[in-house]
Amino acid sequence: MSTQDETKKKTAANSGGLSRRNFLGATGAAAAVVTTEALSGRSAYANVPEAPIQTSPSMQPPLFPKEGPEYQPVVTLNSWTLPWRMKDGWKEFHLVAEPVVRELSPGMKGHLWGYNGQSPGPTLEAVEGDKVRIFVTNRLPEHTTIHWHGFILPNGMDGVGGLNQPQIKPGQTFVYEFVLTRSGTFMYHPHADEMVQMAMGMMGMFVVHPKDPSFMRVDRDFLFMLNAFDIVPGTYVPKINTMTDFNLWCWNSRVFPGIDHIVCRKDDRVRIRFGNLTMTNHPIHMHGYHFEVTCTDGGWTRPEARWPEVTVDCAVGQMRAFEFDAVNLGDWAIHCHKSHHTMNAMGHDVKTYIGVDKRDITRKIRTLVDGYMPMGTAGMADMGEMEMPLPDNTLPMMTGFGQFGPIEMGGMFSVVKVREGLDRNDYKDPGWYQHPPGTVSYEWKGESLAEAPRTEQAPSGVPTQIEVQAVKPTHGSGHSGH
Ligand SMILES: [Cu+2]
Repeated sequence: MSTQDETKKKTAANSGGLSRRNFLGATGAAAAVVTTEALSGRSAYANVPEAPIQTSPSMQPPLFPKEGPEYQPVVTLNSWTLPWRMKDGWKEFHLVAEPVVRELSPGMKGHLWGYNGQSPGPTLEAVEGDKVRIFVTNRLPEHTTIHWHGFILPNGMDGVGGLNQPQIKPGQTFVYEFVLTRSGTFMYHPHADEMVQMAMGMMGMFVVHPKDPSFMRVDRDFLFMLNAFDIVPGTYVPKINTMTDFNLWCWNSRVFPGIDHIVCRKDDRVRIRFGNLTMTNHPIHMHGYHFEVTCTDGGWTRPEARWPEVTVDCAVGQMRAFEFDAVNLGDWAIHCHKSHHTMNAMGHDVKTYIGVDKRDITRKIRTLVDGYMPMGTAGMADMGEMEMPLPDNTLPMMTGFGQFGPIEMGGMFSVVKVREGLDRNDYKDPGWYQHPPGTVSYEWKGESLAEAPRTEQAPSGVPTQIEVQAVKPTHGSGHSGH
């Protein structure tokens, strides 16, 4: 029992402290807005721009442009925008493909491949009409390329290894040069040993802002990548051959409760953008609002082509952006509506025990394992509360705590927090929503209610007495709890 208590305490501390820790970075840095000059000025006259790295998995403050057309920069959940420099009329970026260690959520790290210190790579931001020059250095043990997903560009810049260019060998640096003909939401990823390199986490987002700063203007512009890993509990490196049965469903290589909250100032116009480089579709559902999809793979949707929605499906290889006016205060869930995608690794091999009488087998197992507890006979909510002991480097399948108790989620889940009185570009966690009196669902404690009579019956047709023998294993039994 003591290990369970300890684990519960540890996890509670993690989820309690998590949001504060996540947003400390954003808070501190938001006060002093980062400029491109401050970050990349050091090598302003070198032939190749420096390739900054990011060591923190927390959301970094928006990177405001120092020159060129003005725009409202995006913030990328648990990620950052890559600084650039201007040289002879070209906007120059430097990406380094390399092995990285990425924290997927406090308590678990993945040994992945990514760019400039993180997976996914940094967000690239530029403006319609910009000439971009992107240096790509390969520090992986095998060759790679970058495909610029969704862009209209010269065929030789499209990045399909063998088809459009020779692959970039380890140690080489290649240059991509093209003009950004359209604004919108785009992605980048390798087109070389693609299955392996994407399963290892190599991908990133690329936002092109409209040349006219007033076109499709919003006050807050959030961004994340839908991606997935198959990391066996207790290990660190993703399985590279998994096709559909992934066990970590991520936004920007993070899972709940490690995903940054989406903090909005009341009455702000808010955009949420995402792209999907998993192997399945994700119906992204947001509570509390009707929104409209304003941007797809090919650019902005015309107003007459939009309709009010609460869920938008994002297929593999697609990008979507929706917008809403943040008029409804509260803590609103936002998540993928495939319920397996809001669970973490331990959830995927759990057997169904609903309706099974485990009293007899529990008695027998307790003669061997002190304090053994049967789970799952009335559903699995007890797992969200108990926080079972786990192998090293593994996350509970359903976890996280809110102001009313366990949230029982994992994977692709976060919270849209709409508050009054925030400053412009203040993204720090405002804490849980303080509900006005009389606006929270409550237990009925008045006179008992008239109910239709119900017959007592066995919850299922299966026989409740099954003969089981408990046998003591000859050596250590691995992890307990199932
Ligand atoms: Cu999903």
